[in-house]
Amino acid sequence: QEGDCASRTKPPLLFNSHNFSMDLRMPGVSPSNSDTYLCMAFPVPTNQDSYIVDFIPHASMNTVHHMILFGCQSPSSASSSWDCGGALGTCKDDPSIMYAWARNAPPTKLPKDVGFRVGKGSGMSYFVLQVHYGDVSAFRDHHRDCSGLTLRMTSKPQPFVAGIYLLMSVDTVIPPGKTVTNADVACDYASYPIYPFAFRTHTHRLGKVVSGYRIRNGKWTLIGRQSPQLPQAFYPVNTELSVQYGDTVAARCVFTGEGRTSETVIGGTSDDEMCNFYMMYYMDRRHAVPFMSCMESGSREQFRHIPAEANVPIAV
Ligand code: IYT
Ligand code: CU
Ligand code: CU
Repeated sequence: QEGDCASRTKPPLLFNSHNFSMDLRMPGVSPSNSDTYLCMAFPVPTNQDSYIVDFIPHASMNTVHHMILFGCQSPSSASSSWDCGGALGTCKDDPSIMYAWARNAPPTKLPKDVGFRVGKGSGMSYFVLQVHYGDVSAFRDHHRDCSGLTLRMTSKPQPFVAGIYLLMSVDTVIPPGKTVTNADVACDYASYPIYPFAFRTHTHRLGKVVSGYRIRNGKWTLIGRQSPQLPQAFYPVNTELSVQYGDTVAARCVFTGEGRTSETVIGGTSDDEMCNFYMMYYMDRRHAVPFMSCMESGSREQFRHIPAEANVPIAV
């Protein structure tokens, strides 16, 4: 069983002068309620920068709903593990997401020569692993769980650095009962070229489909489209493409207000909603930017030209 504590090894394991691996595991937890979010922090083990080049998930399939790896400067808690579903959250500063595993989704692989830069110089001194324990009926025997991730790392600078571009809506309001509400987000891109290779969508219960695009010279090219009701992992992009200076990045989330009796707004609880489209990209190491975001609402005029597929719900 993948999340067993017996198979847990002690971090970090050294392979040679450059390559090592780090095991990030829950400390033998036994949650008593369903839908518990537990977090645990791990200091990045070197003073110099290092690069994550591979993620290997270890999760108990019958209890773990999802796992997310964040990087940040200061975790919310110093305890060995804490409840991060509530007000404490993951980090005191802004966390950045680096990996997501979700039950029944294939694992994300980084392309060759691509790594996430971590360590003091990068502003990521800690890893925070978040594990969402879904159905806890398998914990009736009070066994302990050590689900988590193994990171394959190297101190060798990689030619390309991985990063995340997050498009999110901050002002969507979903009227109760209304069958279709779109959340449109778009920003002009004004940096060095990025090469998106994976994408992740996130909404709560009301999201039907989330699509992300590059607009170049008026032409819309799909980066990724997914139902947020499917496992919210990073999926491979639709087509290999670059985003460069002068392009626009855009995303649409389609929501339904059916089943609600009052307005639904953007917020942190399951009664609220979110509209997120994440792109995982790589970029030349010489001018790498590890995190970018877009929170501007797209104009009606601009979104008149969005491909029709963006409005077609994905059956789950
Ligand atoms: C209001 C909202 O949409 N929150 C999202 C996006 C978000 C992620 C991160 C916002 C900030 C962040 O630092 I990382 I500020 C949100 O909370 N998304 C959740 C997780 O936090 C990652 C998700 O599952 O995508
Ligand atoms: Cu989950
Ligand atoms: Cu959310």
